[in-house]
Amino acid sequence: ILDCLRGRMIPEKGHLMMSGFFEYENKFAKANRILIVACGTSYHAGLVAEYLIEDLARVPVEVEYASEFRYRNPIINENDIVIAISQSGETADTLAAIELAKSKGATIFGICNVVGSSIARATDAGAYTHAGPEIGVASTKAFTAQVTVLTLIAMIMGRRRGTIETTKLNQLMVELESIPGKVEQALQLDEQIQKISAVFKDASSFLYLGRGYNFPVALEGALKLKEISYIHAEGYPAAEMKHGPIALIDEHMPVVVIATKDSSYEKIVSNVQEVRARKGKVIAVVTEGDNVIPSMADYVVEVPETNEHLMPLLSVIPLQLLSYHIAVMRGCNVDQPRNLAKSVTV
Ligand code: F1P
Repeated sequence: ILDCLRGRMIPEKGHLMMSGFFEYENKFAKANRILIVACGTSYHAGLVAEYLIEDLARVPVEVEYASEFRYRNPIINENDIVIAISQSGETADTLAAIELAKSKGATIFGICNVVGSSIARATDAGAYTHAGPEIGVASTKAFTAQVTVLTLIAMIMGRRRGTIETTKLNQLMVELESIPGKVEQALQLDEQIQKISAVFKDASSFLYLGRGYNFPVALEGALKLKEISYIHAEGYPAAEMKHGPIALIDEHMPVVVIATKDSSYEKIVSNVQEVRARKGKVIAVVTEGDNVIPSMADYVVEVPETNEHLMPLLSVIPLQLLSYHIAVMRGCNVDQPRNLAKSVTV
């Protein structure tokens, strides 16, 4: 990840390069505000970053769909840092948002997969995620790589700004190093998720609920299902359910609740009860060893325990697997979903 943050990868191959994070570390440490622009899955990675940066570095963050940003008159200051996230590095809306922010004098930091891509060239500095080559159109490992880079940025900012205690930072660092092993463990859920997928493959709609760090994961789970299975799905903050979506819940509605052990755990227990009371079918993603939510859910998937700041890296995996298996069972082409392009350049 540190290599990614250095930005300058594969120079001997003559690729166009971005400066790395470390040349801009001071600027990040002194930033008054960070704006994040992105589309689709990259936007969800940006939402995770909002939680991370505000929590660890105490800098205000705004996350916006690049596809909307360009159509309003956003307030952008010279001292703002704009982080543009894009797997392909070619998304037209993200590129347009960058040009707009540049014209107002903001510093642009890119997080892209593709070395020398249009977005990489348009930014002042950035990180290459190298999570490729991506064969499928729908982003999966790009999300994990983007979130990992953003986690490290938030940690470095927190250290520089003195907003995170050294012990906590060291614990997070150690935990981050254990994530690849835990990802391997989460991938072992494949067979179990295949069985759950067989039960719900014909559902016409899904609801995904999450709180805190798992809220952007709920959005991402719903997006993956829509993209590759063509099943209608909506992601919501769990507490928002009672402000509308609760009306949809009946015995035909699968509700995926991402309910890992974190500071909002107690609250999400009551959300699960609310779904159950309306006969919704609960598929719960929980932390290994939890025995409260499993006693209430219809289907339970356990992910390894980790710090809540890092949980999206694990909790997203069962949701990606669920979309994948449902899509395959429905005969959908998971690599080339209809109507979707790898790079949305118009
Ligand atoms: C954004 C995105 C992807 C999505 C699909 C269409 O792309 O919305 O998240 O899965 O590929 O484009 P990018 O800017 O991250 O390349």
